[in-house]
Amino acid sequence: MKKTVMKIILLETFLLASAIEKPVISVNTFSSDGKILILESSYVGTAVAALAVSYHTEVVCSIDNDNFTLSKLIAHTYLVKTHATLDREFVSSYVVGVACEDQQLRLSSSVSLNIYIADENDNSPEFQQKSYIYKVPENIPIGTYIFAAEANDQDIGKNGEIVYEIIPNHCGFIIDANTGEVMTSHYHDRESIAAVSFDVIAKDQGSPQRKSNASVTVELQDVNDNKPFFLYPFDDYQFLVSKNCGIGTLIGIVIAFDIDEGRNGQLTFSVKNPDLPFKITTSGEIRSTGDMNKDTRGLYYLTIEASDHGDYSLSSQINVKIVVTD
Ligand SMILES: [Ca+2]
Ligand SMILES: [Ca+2]
Ligand SMILES: [Ca+2]
Ligand SMILES: [Ca+2]
Repeated sequence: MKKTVMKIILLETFLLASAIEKPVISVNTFSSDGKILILESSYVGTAVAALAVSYHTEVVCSIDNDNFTLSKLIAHTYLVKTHATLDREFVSSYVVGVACEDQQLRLSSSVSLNIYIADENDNSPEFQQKSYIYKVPENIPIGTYIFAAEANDQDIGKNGEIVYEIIPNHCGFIIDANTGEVMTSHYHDRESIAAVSFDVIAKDQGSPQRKSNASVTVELQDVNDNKPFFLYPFDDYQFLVSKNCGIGTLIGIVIAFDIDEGRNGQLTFSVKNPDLPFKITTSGEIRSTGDMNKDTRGLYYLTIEASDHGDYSLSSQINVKIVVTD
């Protein structure tokens, strides 16, 4: 029983001696919540914390991270300062050890500092592509989804929160400010404008605000939405032909156009009166196929049709009056 009491007394004496002799490091974090927080843009040499070291004799302190340094303020009081440019997007927090050794007693203590890097708005939103090209049929319904513009911002919080815009405003397309989805806001007629160009803008919500843009071209693919039209005289053609003309004589020419593209604008002519002695060529030439001299009518009414080559062919017709003269 006596032995145990002795042991306890010795142990208490030893612990007391150690507590007294070891340096004691007190940390001042400059903040009410005890957290060490420093802006990533802070200049090299910015103080992040102060350390007060209790001592008996001389103490020497060291720090174990090259991005920070210890600077002696007054005897046994140190400032922990930055020793490099910090980048939150590269390293967002550090655990830094500081050790202090009493030079006479060779007893040391250490503390671990958690240093957090606060974000600054030092990155602009970046689009995955600088330009986008899409092809869509003309006249697609308003609200049709075209694509989603996507930008990324390496910052966090408001500094990395992206809002999308489209410029110019009235280009016939709109963008969802939050998702970057681009949709049509008008009908687009290829025959008026074959391609529409605009910019999409990504803005972060930091201060000052940073933004970037990407260019977009939407090419309109043709749809067969125009029927052929006959040129002058717009209503009815009238041609004169001598009754002595031979078979194959050129009676007259009709001209038609179609403003669609490719096959949708290519035309074929036809005579809708197969019983009459006339034909029409691909170039719109009406020629006789019979002997006018044998015919006693003196007057013919033809219906000429122009049809395009679209999958769903569109056509127009015109009346042609042919007067047979002596
Ligand atoms: Ca940003
Ligand atoms: Ca940042
Ligand atoms: Ca068209
Ligand atoms: Ca057409």
